[in-house]
Amino acid sequence: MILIFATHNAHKVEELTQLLPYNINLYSLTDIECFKEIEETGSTLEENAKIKADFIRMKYGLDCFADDSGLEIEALDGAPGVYSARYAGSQKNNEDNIQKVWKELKGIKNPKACFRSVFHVHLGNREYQIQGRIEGTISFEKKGTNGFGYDPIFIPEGYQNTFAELGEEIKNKIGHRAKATLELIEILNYFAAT
Ligand code: ITT
Repeated sequence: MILIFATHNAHKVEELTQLLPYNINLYSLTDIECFKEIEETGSTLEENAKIKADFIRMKYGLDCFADDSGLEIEALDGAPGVYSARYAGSQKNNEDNIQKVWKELKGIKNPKACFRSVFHVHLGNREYQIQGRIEGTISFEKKGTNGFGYDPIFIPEGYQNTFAELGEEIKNKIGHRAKATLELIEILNYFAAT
């Protein structure tokens, strides 16, 4: 089956391509030549995931899903959260975002955080919303070169290394998007069987 992943983020596409079964033909927004920046005007991950998925469903009428994800830091009342991509400004710069996290967390030891991912899914005339999360802590040193975004400063619970050091094999097992994807696969199986 053909499924559109409503994202411009190549890292997310790479993760999902590795996680979904071979019978799902995953197409990104680039693949379908949709270069529009869909405005994320919601105030929650749930709202933004729906905005992105609804846009593609309305415009193309295809089965699709969107992911809105973010880093939620306990000591910052859940920030950067839904604003993770543009925490330090509309330039959406990873380095600036990380610097801002460190500035806001100054003096706090082993700050607790989680990554959360919300998928909004359109299949036929059905709609679903699912999520995945992974708990961890923030590192005050950037470590590792894999992944993207806040991966070099996020240490998942039960590990000593950042996601950027642990690499895709581990992230694809325990990560927030990997967990949401497991649920997506269940929904796809159910949809195919009914
Ligand atoms: P799309 O909206 O096109 O999917 P995006 O990168 O703008 O791509 P989001 O709106 O979901 O994605 O913003 C998520 C931001 O949260 C992202 O830019 C990263 O800074 C951060 N983030 C989300 N998942 C992450 C992950 O697995 N590893 C590191 N940072 C992540």
